[in-house]
Amino acid sequence: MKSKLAEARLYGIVDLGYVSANAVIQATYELCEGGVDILQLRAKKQSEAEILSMAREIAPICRQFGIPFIVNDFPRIACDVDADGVHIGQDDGSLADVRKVVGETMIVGRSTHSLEQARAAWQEGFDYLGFGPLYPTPTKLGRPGIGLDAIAAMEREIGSKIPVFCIGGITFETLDQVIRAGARRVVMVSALLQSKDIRAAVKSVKI
Ligand code: 3NM
Repeated sequence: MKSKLAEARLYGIVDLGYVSANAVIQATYELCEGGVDILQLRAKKQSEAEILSMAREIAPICRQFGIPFIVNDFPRIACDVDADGVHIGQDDGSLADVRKVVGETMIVGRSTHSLEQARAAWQEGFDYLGFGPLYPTPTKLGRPGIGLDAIAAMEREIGSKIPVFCIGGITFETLDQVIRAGARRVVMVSALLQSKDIRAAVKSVKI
């Protein structure tokens, strides 16, 4: 799955802020069928038990499609469902602490919000990074957009070494300018999940 990660361009997230619990499986199928290269489960308000149960259902679907499955925030759940990876934020401790739970082979990703943070996360040894939010976004309230200016330097310095996915406010309107600014990989959340036809929306992303 690390080779799939290396090739991944479009990162999709099943985010419970946009998908109700009873639509999680449908959304997972649609993202996978549309052709996301990697898929994350992100549930900020649900209990650990609920997230575990959703992750258990998503894992075999991603496996069937050959798409790496990443669990947001919960290394233990990632292990329990045999996910391919776990994603953590800036305030979620060190890579070494996560590795104590998930071992050496699981993919571990980190959110970063500046070139300095991206550099630090690469030095620490994370397998991939998120970089953003490029624009302010309702999916992650309370964070200013970092803009597009740092993308080119980030890609040169860090994106050339490990996969870095630009994130935050990337829509069908903004995608072109994000790519023109130098981004090689993106995460799109609300733009895909709020589409009438998620599968078709994913298919239409050209990156
Ligand atoms: N993390 P949308 S921005 C989950 O910058 C997340 O770390 C971000 O959603 C970060 O595509 C973000 O709907 C939200 O803007 C991305």
